[in-house]
Amino acid sequence: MDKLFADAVQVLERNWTGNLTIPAKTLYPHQWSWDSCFISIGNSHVDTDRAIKELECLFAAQWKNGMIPSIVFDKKAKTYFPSADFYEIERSENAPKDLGTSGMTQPPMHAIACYYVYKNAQDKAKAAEFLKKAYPRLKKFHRYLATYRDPEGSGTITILHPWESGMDNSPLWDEPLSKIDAKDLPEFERLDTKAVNGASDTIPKDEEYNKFIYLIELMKKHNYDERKMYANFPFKIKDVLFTSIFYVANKFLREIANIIGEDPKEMGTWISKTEKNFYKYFIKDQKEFGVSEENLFYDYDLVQREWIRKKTVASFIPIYTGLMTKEDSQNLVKWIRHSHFCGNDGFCHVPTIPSTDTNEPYFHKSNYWRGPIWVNTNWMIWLGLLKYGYEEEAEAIRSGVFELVKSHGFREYYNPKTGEGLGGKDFSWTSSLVMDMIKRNRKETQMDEGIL
Ligand code: 2M8
Repeated sequence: MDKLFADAVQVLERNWTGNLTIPAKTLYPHQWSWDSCFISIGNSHVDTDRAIKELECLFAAQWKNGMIPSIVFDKKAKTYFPSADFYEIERSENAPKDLGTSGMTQPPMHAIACYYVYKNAQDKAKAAEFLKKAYPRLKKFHRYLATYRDPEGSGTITILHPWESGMDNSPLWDEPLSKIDAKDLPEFERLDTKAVNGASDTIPKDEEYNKFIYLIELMKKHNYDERKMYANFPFKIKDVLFTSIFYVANKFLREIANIIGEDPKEMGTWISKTEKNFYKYFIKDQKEFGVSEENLFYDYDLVQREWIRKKTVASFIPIYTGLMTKEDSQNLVKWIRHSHFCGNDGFCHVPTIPSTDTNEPYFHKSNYWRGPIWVNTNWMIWLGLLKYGYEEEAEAIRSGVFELVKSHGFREYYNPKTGEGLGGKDFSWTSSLVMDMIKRNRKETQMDEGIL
């Protein structure tokens, strides 16, 4: 374990620019929002200053309306498309004037990361100072999500682009994207194809990619005005993973407010709303929850007015929220342990959860979010299992992740059938979350994740 930990620290060291940690060389040469949160959680075990610097760098790019953008660009880096110029964020009066960012957001892991930076810090006074500075930023971001991304006031969050989910080309988006006609696209050149040295079966297809770009073009036409976009955007989805993280993050933000002596009331309101509506929005038939795989948590498409019942890892992320009853958690764990998801007697390399049910026609063993195993989603499920006391199941996933990185390196994602490492090499969040899985004290984790 010591060697694994030291190797992971080295990866973060190599990807550190002096201000932030890039996800991986060449493929992702900028700062990504939720990546930096996962990275700070890892760094909180070894270097508080670095973790703080990373998050402050991200917060400096926050938009006036509170949105924390998915990408903060390094204008010198040229190996990633779409570039800062492509986004034309100056169309929005909310965008920062002197920084290049994307015009969309990503799952709000930030309050969770800030809490752990404090919790794992030796110098608590310094960490508390950081929390005081971070708190208004975090609250503004959560308020942005609770208003612009939830005009329904439901406590569930709407995404306007597949990239906002963090799971770019998940089969979840196939139906909604199939209804969109990507016309009048500007000329552009994909650079991810070059970065993966032509391994085109590991990244999204051109057809998907064109739709990603088309939706950015549409955001630009709306000058990134959420109210206008909300009225007629063709991609508008209440997302399970995003909302689950929002709920957990609100609990951590409430705890941060308590630590620094601020009023936690607003977070309480957001938490109650999610508790009230989570099942209503994400389960078709609540009485039958978990009886079959057809009745788990599924995203809701606000345009088609239908649940998206594709079997993916997203359906399991609610275990991370703790808002389920013990009985419902049992029903969910039954599917988490199912062989289709690499559980008992599965035909997978190790018992970790792949991004898609391995028995579905849309499963692909090596293509990005269409099948491979990702460490961040496994980390959330690991914590969720611990929260509900499924220690054996949690440990199986933790050991599975260790086995993957030991045998195949700190890769971006892994083939569930063979364990082969895929995508970026020396991937930062894989390394930082492995560090966290090594360092965390199980009992304390159950307290932090369970009581908050
Ligand atoms: C992937 O997303 C970016 C777009 O934001 C891309 O495909 O270029 C996703 O895996 C996302 O979750 C991640 O944050 C990002 C950087 O690691 O890469």
